[in-house]
Amino acid sequence: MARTVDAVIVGAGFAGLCMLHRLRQQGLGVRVFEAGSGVGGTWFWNRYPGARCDVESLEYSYQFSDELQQEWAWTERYASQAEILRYLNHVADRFDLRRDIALETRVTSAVFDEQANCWQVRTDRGDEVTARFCIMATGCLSAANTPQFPGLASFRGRTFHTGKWPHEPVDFIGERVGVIGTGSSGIQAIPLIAEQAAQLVVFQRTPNFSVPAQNHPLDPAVQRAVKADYGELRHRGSQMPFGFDTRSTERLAVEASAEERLAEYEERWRSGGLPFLGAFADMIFSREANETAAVFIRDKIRQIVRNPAVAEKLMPRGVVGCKRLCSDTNYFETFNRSNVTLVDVNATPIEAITERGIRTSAAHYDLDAIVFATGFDAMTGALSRIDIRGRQGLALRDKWAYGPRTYLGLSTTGFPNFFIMTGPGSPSVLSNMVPSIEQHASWIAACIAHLTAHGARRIEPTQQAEDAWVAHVNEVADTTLYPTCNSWYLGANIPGKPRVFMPYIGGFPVYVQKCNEVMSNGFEGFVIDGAKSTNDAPQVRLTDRWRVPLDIEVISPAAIAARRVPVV
Ligand code: N01
Repeated sequence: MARTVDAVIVGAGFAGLCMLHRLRQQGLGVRVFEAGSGVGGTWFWNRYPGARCDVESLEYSYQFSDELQQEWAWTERYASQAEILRYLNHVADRFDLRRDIALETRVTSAVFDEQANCWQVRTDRGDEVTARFCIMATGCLSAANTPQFPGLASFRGRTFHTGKWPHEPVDFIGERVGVIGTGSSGIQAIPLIAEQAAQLVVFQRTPNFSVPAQNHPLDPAVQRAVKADYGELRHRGSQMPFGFDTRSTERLAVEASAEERLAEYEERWRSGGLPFLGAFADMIFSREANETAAVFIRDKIRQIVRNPAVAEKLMPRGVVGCKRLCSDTNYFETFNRSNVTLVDVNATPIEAITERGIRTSAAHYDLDAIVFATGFDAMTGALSRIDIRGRQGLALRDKWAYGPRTYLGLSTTGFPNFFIMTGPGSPSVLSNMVPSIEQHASWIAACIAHLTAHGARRIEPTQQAEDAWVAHVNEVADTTLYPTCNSWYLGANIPGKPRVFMPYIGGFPVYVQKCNEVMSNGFEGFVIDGAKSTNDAPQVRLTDRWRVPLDIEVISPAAIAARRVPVV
């Protein structure tokens, strides 16, 4: 294996594969390190029953190759984990990516050498690779979080985490199973585990809002119609705040009549999935508006769940969408089954895990298996588990001790030639991840091409540009209801993690426009060092796909207050 390459990429999920392909097209030598024994990232690890995407498969897929998007046939509206993993393996083969990927190899450190202007990357297999560029494609939700319940190690049964599910089939038939956690993963897994297990006990801390996915086999005629003009669907998605077609409107819930609101919510409940959030433009800005959606979902739960006491426990109290809205198949219906028990661990907290099960303040539940659907150390967890050191030995985890700081979510001051794909400060988890990943891959590849063309040695953002971007990310978040609940977007699920709103909520189109402007203005906000020729404005690939008529200024609180921007 080459000891010196142009770029190291950490991770071989959607981001790493796409980045590798882009850089190879530019003739760069690249090494990808991946901890898993296969490619796929999130879709390699999250194999729990019911794991499925909540963005439609026709939109949750790459668009860098028209041949690929034409030849791949999706079978369901929302693809299962298995199907997405097959797709990613197909991509790896089709573009001959595997020869540059080292599997079962975890990067342990990446240290910038200021003399040589390159990164020294080390792995747990003893690799030592030198690279001009270090690109983190480590994923936003890849560092699994298992809370340290007292007595955890004493449990004699089997334990699982949804984010590290075994590769061999897991059979719960005839078993007593406990599931801790009712976020997206728990809500998908619970209905299927309930069908197998003799007894299922669900330990719920915070009831969640969930809407039916209304998943179904994809009609081949619908797929053909999309493929006949795929660009149109991609374009429509790129204009939407979340980067996929949520059918977002500019209408305000507070201005609609009760009948109009009910009709809109009913229609979106019937058609299913996350477009529920696009019903009204003020849903995440105004408590009054949001409460209309909350009341609608609570009424649905009351109608579905037959036992009123159980329905009451399942009733979410917070803001719809503030924790990520869940999209389910038969979740609330599952609580009508006689083999399912719901335990409210707010009322009766988990005191310990014992040899035989879980003890709460009110009872002991005997269990054969425990499933932790307890989420992730999101957005920063995978990065902080690697010893990353920039100029003057600065450790990334120290720099980010009070919360992540980036310029555009792509780069961070003090860490030259270092890029983060869908990092904190970019739309990332508040967008359709695949177009966001592709946009970052294109931007990073264009940036590297520019540096190479000008013989430049390094690039990093100025402190001023980073500070301004961090302030903007916070300013935009603070105009919404998002920072008002204890979500993983804020790091609130990890004890001791600083409470900072991490993703950029200004919307995908605005963000893309900003990135393009930065590039068009000669990498405004970055310092480019050692360029042999003048730092001409680079040739930016501004395709129609990414070009939007919005300007970054329109996202200001004043503009939002004036309701000119339907940001969700
Ligand atoms: O994790 P979560 P997730 N004691 O953090 C509970 C994406 N995703 O894996 O809310 C008791 O959302 C915790 O309770 P609380 C998606 O972006 C997408 O489900 O903190 N309970 C919560 O109920 C998603 O948002 C898809 O009070 C504890 C749960 O565990 C993200 O991944 C599918 C606890 C964790 O929920 C993460 O989802 C799956 C404790 N000590 C995931 N600690 C789709 O595309 C935590 N909990 C559909």
